[in-house]
Amino acid sequence: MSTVSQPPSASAGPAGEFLHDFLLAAARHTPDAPALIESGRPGATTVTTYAELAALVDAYADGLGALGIETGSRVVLESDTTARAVAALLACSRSGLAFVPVSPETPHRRLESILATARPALHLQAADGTRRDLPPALGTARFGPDGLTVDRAPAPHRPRRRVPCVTDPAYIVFTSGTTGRPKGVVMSHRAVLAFYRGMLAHRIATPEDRIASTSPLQFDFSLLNIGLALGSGAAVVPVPPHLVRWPRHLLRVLRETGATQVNGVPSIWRQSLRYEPERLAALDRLRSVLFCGEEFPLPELRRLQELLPAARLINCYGATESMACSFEDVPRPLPDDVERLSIGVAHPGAEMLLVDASGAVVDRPGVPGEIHLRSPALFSGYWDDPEATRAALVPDPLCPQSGQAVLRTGDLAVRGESGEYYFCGRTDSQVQINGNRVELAEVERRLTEFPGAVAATALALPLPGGGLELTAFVVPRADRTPPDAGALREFCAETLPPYMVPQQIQLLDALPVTANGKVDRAALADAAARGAAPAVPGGGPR
Ligand code: 8PZ
Repeated sequence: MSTVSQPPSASAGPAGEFLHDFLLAAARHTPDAPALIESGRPGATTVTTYAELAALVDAYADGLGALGIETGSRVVLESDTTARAVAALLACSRSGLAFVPVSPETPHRRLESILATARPALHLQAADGTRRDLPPALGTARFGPDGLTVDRAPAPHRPRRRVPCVTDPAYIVFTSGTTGRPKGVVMSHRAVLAFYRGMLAHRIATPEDRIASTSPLQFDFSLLNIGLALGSGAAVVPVPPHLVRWPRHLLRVLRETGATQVNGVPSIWRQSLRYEPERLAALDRLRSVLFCGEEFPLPELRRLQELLPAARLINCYGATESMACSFEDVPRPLPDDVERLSIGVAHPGAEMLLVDASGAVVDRPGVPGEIHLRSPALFSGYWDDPEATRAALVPDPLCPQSGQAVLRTGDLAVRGESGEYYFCGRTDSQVQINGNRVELAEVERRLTEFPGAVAATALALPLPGGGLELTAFVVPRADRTPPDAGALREFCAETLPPYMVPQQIQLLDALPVTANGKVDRAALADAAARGAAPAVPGGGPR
């Protein structure tokens, strides 16, 4: 007698090795503990327990399952971080689908470019989210309190892959790319879990913690926070992005939710340090602050330490291509003579190496090299971009014979006497604006698409009050009426997220060049700092 074998269910696979079962483990042990604590309006705090989160995941996974989408397909998840969005991403994982987190603020043209690149089966958003005009071939659904509502079922397909694998993509994060197209960083379940395990070994959180997450869902910092909190049996406190910018609102949310840890890029603290130091110092439940994405300006860090003397401050270093890499406590108090913060060493199970311009591994303290990361938490590649993938995932410089790839980060560092590392800049023109990754080449490319522009250079220039500002220098066509800065900014905002739109735009007759004919970025920066026009061949500012 023969039996007809059933296709394995989408949840088949080694238990505990997929994102959803790792993060929902606490639901079995402490079902009544808070998993998410949300505070939108003053005085209105909503708690979602682990059991409630697990029930929502079940409901959403049932809804996704009914759509019959092929294992490994992509789902664009357009949302802020909310309890339902966390349930939706876990339901994608449970259903063998990779989620692509996208912020609701994403300009429509940028979303279209992500859709054209990722070719998802489904666009999923909150029931109360703003509707978009989406391509007719794309399935659309919304998640609400009771489950999914399908507006347009995805196109039928012939399933080829049925068994989820831990090497399958868990998510794809789109970041700024040099070619003018957003670059999709593909992370597998295995890589994310390797990272989470390395991070949890640092004992950054306990089940009692309430971890405020201030980054948009599309920035993988929010995925770190979700992993840190749920992986520790603690609670995530998502701070709505429009409240992060206003110090009183931010501090109110932190106070009302009883946040014990606040995680975000350094710039989230700037306004509170300046305008609300008393309210900030009154956050007596706060035990730790984790920051990442860029260097924390030392005067601001010292002030934060003064106002929160009992809090542990943690410098987290890393890139989306490995989620993050190291966690280093800031010395308390920070000695006066410290000029640079240590980024420590890689998390357990991973290692940083420094490689010089000739490709040799540097191991003497104080000698700069490019950080290469050896880790089980590396991304799989850039979505549909083998060339960029080859440039970032390179043979292990210490053992190229092994076939093992390491991540070439583009970050420069030096090693200290005890083996710890100090970040000291980039090898390319990637910058961080308020912790957001920006490829200057992508901004320049957009500016030169403006019908009246012939050349453009973008720079990140220091602001007097701390932080960096995006400034662009544009050469308009000589035979047309020059555009004004407002029109250029609007043009950029059509396709670029707000943090990539230059705040300052100067029109020049020509860009200054160095002796070898390259744009003289230093001369532009110097002239901007002096408020003067750069010396250019045959002209100056318009
Ligand atoms: C830094 C630092 C630092 C990054 N000091 N420069 C994910 C999850 C949790 C935390 C952080 C992450 C990161 N993926 C955040 C991030 O910024 N990713 S990124 O790909 O957008 O930018 C990475 C780059 O930012 C690095 O290559 C560094 O250049 C810079 N960076 N952390 C100084 N602590």
